[in-house]
Amino acid sequence: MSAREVNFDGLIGPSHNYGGMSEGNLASANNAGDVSNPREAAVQGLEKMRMLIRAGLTQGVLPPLPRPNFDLLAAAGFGGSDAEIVELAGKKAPKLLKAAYSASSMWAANAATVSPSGDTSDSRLHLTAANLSTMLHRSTEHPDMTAALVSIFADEDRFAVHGALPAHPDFADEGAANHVRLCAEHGAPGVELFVFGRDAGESAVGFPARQTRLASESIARAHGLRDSRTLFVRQSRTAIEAGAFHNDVVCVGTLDTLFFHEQAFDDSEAVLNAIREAAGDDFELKPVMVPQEEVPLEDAISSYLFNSQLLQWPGEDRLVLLAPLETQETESTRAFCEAMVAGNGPIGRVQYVDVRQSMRNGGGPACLRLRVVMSDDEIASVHPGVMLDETKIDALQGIVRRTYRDRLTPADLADPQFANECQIAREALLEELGLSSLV
Ligand code: SUG
Repeated sequence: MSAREVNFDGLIGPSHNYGGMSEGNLASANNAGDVSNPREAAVQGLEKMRMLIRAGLTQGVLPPLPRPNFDLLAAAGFGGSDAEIVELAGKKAPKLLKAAYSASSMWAANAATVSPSGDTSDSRLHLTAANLSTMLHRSTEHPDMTAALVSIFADEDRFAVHGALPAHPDFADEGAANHVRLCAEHGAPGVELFVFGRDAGESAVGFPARQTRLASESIARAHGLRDSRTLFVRQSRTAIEAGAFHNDVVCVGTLDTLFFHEQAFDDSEAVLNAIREAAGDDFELKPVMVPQEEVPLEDAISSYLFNSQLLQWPGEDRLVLLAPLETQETESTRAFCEAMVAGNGPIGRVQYVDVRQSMRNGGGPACLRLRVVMSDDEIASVHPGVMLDETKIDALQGIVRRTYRDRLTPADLADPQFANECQIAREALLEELGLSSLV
């Protein structure tokens, strides 16, 4: 079967702000309370999508979720008109209001875990919405995200959308950010590598491990993956403690290439051997390990070297790493990238992209997209409104420029007028995407 990778990016919502809400995510903590620029954030995200469309890649988009999340505020006992709820929550529970406004669904890598139809027992493409249960502000994403995924991947003959796992710490799941698929070519059966940070029931120490082995195993079972091609490996505690709150902060893989930091896993050699065994004769793994000596873990995390998109770029023989500008600005990572592309390994070019607004909340290029490997027939079955070309990007940017603020402070969240603006902006975006049924 021939298939290609489609990137569905999260469209950054009008309430993008620096809430400092993610313990263990150093960028989120360091920029807490800063003034954000939602308009610039959304334009940056859309420009990244435009870059990939111009390169000849297939690009989709996921809409922002309803914000503020009135269901969350109502669950906390706030009632009355929308304006009254926002005003009162701003006075009585400002932290909760911040959570209700979070634009964190922009990080689409956390929206779901995806298994392409070539890997599943019923030959359908499976998606499981992530419960994101570790962080309050993210734990409320899945009902609306599931609804969006059901609308977009509606064809039940081809797609199976699973609701999130139970919202208990034993089932903590953060979606594709802890999942890597390796294969000979996208349409061939893959080896699915699930990376967990702790076992169910394991007591918490230090920064939270947001993915459990039980969650990963449950998803693999529900997707009907073959045991011999499915691996569960543990993320190193060292990486989590250094700020790698998801595996995709220290590792990215595509096709036959795994690009990872020496300290991403406890035992890298064992991980590579397990992949080789699962791959059998189908492909020869090309590991690119970045040594601690050349790029200290601290630099890898602050520069987000690994939170890059690793892409088969039309017209290029070797893979392209689409990395954040911060990787170019950090000496060790820039030097590593220069030496890497000068060598004869599988990654032949590094392209830098400006997603600074998202980066300041700990979200690089890879966080912003959900990868979905699809056949042409599957692509043709997706809700067409979310498939992008440059004309649609222009239209979305027009709405963003017209309806988004270019300056948002934490205090602005308590302004009922802002809640109104967010709703107007989202409705206009949904209309453009042909998804007004989600309003
Ligand atoms: O879950 N940041 C997100 C960043 C997610 C990045 N995704 C991947 N690595 N795939 C998180 O920590 C910060 C929000 C705030 O503090 O306002 C936040 O949620």
